[in-house]
Amino acid sequence: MKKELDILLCDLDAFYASVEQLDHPELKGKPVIVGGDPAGRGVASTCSYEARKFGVRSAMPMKKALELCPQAIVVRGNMARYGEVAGQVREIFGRYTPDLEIVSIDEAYLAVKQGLGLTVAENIHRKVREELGLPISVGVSSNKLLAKVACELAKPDAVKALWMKDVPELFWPLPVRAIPGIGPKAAEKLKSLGLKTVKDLAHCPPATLRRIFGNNSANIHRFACGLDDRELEPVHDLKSISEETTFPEDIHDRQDYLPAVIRELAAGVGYRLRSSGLKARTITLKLRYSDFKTITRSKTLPDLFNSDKVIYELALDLFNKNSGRAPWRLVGVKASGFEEEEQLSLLIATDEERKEKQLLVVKDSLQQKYGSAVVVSGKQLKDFNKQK
Ligand code: TTP
Ligand code: MG
Repeated sequence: MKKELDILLCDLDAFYASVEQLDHPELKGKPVIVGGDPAGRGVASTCSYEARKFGVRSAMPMKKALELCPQAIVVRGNMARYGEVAGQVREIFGRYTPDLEIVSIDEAYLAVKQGLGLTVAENIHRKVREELGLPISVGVSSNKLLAKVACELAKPDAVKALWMKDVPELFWPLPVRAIPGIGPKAAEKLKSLGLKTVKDLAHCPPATLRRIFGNNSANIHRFACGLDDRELEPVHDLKSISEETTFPEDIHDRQDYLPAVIRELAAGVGYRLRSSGLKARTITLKLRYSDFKTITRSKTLPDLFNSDKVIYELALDLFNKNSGRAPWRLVGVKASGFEEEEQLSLLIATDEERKEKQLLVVKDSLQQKYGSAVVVSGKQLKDFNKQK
């Protein structure tokens, strides 16, 4: 029988930019863009909320970002520092549950005993602020979909719960894009049929949804009703790690912009591999063209790797050989063919043992940082979670 759990989605606000504002207090309250070459050829990785007011967004060419917000302060990223901070944030998550799925460098789902979700969320929000000085938003619900939506509603710097009973009031008024799998193109098509909100989809006849989404229509309808039975995917179940970006506008620039984006994506994949204790053998590049045609191309090496440089070079090579005709609307980089690094090996017989081992990994890092008292309370918390 499936356990009843509360699900949290924790996502740091304007992550790289917030770390820059933390490390350089003179940037606090200012529009900050973290990104590539300020001369205008790079890409914005992210920007502070002060810059978002001007319309600046992740994955936007720097040139456009600076047109929108000329007064922005541009900072070149420091991935090593962001990785270090992400590790500290995960240490905090690990105090509350061993059941966690790392989604990206600054985002994770946590599962906790039913009824504890909101309290844990508030604690995490407070601890991340008090101990690390960073803003984080946390969504709480009974499934991943609604936890993610709750987090988007919470942003920035807040906690929000969104339960099934709140779906008509809080979820249904949102645009269809709030549903996973509905991108800008599908949203356009739906709009032309008069379907704009999640509620419109929830009330849409199944035959109409089937015409638009084919085999995926039942899933889309379930999502629109707030239903989602996807389970968390802990590190030991990971089959692949991928990062992808859909561009705000279709991209023609194969010389500078696309390689810059691929470099960013490769760095994200590399970071997640290393922090999960994994090495990969295969890199897959995904490209989507403006007509929505999507291709994937892979390359496998005889040796395992997890460095940003190797991932970038493989992905760029795949791009150069398979780029097809511009423009592109999406690019993605995926690593697979994993083997675990020895020191973090989670390959143990039973689920229970695996959880214990995962907890040990978290405990080790906690002990290094905070001493043994924290570790004892972490163990107690796990026992508490086991009693459910
Ligand atoms: P996000 O969590 O998507 O964005 P964010 O934390 O900057 O802002 P939000 O408050 O909306 O959560 O991504 C986390 C980090 O990943 C982000 O700080 C920078 C990096 N990133 C890129 O490098 N390129 C991208 O296209 C995106 C979306 C993120
Ligand atoms: Mg974030």
